[in-house]
Amino acid sequence: MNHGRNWPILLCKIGESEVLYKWNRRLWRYSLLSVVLLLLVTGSLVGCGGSGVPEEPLFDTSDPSVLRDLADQHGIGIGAAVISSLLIEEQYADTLAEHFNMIVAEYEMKWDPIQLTQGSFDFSGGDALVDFAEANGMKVRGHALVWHQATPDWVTNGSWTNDELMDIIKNHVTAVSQHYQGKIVAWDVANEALSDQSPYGLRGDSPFTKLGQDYIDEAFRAAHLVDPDALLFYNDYGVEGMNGKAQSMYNMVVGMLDRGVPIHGVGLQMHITTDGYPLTNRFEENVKRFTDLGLEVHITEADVRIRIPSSQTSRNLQAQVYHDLMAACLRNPKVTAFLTWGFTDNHSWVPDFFNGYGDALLFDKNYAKKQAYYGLQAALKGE
Ligand code: 9MR
Repeated sequence: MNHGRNWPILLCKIGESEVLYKWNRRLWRYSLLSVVLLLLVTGSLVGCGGSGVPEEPLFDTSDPSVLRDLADQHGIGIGAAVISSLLIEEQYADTLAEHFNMIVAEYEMKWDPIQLTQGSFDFSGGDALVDFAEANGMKVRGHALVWHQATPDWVTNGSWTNDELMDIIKNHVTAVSQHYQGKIVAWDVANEALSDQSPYGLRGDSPFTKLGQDYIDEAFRAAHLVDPDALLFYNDYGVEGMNGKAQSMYNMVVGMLDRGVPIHGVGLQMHITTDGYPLTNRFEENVKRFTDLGLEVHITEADVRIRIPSSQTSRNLQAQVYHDLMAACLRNPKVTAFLTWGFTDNHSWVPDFFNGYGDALLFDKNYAKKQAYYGLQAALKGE
């Protein structure tokens, strides 16, 4: 190749590419700048509800009234699920005692921790919780006597006859109700017994289902026999609005009442997102058909999960959902308790279970009150 003959052209190309290089650098700078600006603008739009102006917290944060005082005025329970081993942490314990008049064990009153080995009972975790409640003038919900989860292998995998399994259930229910007799306002006697699939009968993955509806009836009877003052609840998820599973729960409960089974209430768990369910799915109508049966309704495990990292917009929407739920509950005098499943985002099952979601509770990780808290406060003040 004769480079000499192409020299002018080559120079020209070098000159050209120098110009281009400079231009490219400018273009790069401009594009980088635009990308940064775009990110900033979209970021703030996401946080500002699209208006471009940073979104303000929705609910007033200036009123120091605590939820438990406001709930007391309505004569309802306001509660949270508690992990009793955390009660030694001052901030955890103080926040609970200050803001709630009711607690429920997130784990320690389930079958696993109480009777891990057949016939050997350990009530220490639940007792710590009951002591804490007594010391702080709080009521205790019991959760849960019979559930297909958190149940020991010896129950689940033993080759029991139906009669043996029924006796095992009755013995456990009797022992636990007896131990806590007079200390529990309401027990979740049977938890999540129903399937999520149409026709929403007893769930296929429970070791108790082979006993049919009888095991639920018998568990309620056994609990009532030893602790007649405790209100006995059936508790489930996905039954908050009008849907097939809620209908199945309704039919089951009507049957129990017809047979004279001592059931006094239903627990609607309320693990939800901000998409509007169950408020858009006739929540109040569903609640009313249960209270029309003479039953109480408790919101037993509320948490409203949002995508993390959350924004002011999503936290406002979450607060609105909490507000609207509480307002709807207060319109029905037979809704007598509202409990969240935990209270600080520091300790919540949500991020472990729902990928990408979190920040579902009333206090942030540093125990500061969130908009969600003020949403409930506003509803309890009738605002
Ligand atoms: O939040 C609870 C989690 O910490 C436990 O590991 C789990 C098993 O015991 O139970 C979780 O609580 C569940 C409750 O008992 C019933 N409804 C659904 C709750 C979330 O899974």
